[in-house]
Amino acid sequence: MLLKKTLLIAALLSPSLFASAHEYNAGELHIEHPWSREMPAVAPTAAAYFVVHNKGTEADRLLSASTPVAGKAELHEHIHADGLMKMQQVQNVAIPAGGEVKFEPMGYHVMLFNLKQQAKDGERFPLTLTFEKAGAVEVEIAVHKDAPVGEKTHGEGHAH
Ligand SMILES: [Cu+2]
Repeated sequence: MLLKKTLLIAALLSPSLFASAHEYNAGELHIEHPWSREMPAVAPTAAAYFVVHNKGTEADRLLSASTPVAGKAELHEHIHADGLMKMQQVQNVAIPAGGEVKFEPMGYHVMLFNLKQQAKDGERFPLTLTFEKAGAVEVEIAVHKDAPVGEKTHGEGHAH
């Protein structure tokens, strides 16, 4: 009886879990759950995060990003300078062969400027990522109030 109940709950939960864990493939690259944090309506910028796995034997490079919802999208990194955290633009981000690069809060991110409108929790918007070898891939950024569950523990217990 208990087993039946557990199976039923799993069946009810799985569609939403599946929907939130969206992912994309581009050549040898695998891009996992692109997301953005909901910002106040008056905020002029937002940031997009995701994880890129490179299953191939050659390094690739993220060259640029663009989206119809923002006037400009830049690749950024956070750096420590004089005891302060600040961010700065980078020209590209290397994706090592057989490795992964996390775009996450306080790390690499895609910075969106001149937003036409801030997206709200639960909404999605398209973002095109252009890689040197894998080419352009359009992903959907899921907007969340808080970092998605599993984001902080992404490194552990994630085997594949
Ligand atoms: Cu930034």
